[in-house]
Amino acid sequence: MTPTITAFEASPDRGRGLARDMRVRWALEEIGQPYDVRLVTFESMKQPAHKALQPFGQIPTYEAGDLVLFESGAILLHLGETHPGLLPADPKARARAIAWMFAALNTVEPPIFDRSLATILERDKPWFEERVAGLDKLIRLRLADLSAALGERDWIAGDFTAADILMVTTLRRLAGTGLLEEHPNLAPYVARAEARPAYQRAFDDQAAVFEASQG
Ligand code: GTB
Repeated sequence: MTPTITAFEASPDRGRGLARDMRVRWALEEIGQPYDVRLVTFESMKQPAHKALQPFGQIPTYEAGDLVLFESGAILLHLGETHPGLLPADPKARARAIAWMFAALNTVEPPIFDRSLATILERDKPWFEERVAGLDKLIRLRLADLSAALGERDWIAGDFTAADILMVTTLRRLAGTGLLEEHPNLAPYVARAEARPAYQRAFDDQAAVFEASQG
């Protein structure tokens, strides 16, 4: 059965792969699972039909038969638990990789996402510079600890796992800030992940959607 995911019909990131359907596309490409995409507009995302799938009226969603999932992390966890290639088979190694999935979503992503939101929505506020400086301080703290944890390794939890998909899609939001480059191993970590054929297929597919939306 071919699963269906949802994505923006015209992503506000203009095809840069920053919306969270990118994580799900990338994971599906890693496991070699073909999928369909249903494109949604900002208006249709808030209608009851979409909210029945995603209670907060957001993308992405994942539908496979009678299973409907929302939350990109939960979708990746499900794919990792049901297909080889995204989580280690060994139970303890798997638990450690899942801990890193949560770390990406709960510890690293929040200040990075808040920084992106602030730069989009609060740039004209008198307290904008102070807000970004505060967020940068917290982001630097997180990146320093992440850099130390990654060390010389290629991937955050042993072999490549869903934790790398979540961590790298989070770190990519810092492109252009210079924050990643403050650590010698973080920009190469992102570049290594972006070089994966599965990443590139996912990126190209979401970029093509944005191109098509521009007529
Ligand atoms: N926790 C949920 C998950 O991980 O699935 C969060 C899902 C989410 O935030 N979805 C966003 C959404 O649907 C799109 S990805 N927003 C519409 C809404 O809430 O009304 C977030 C996003 C949006 C825009 C950019 N961008 O322009 O760069 C990047 C990321």
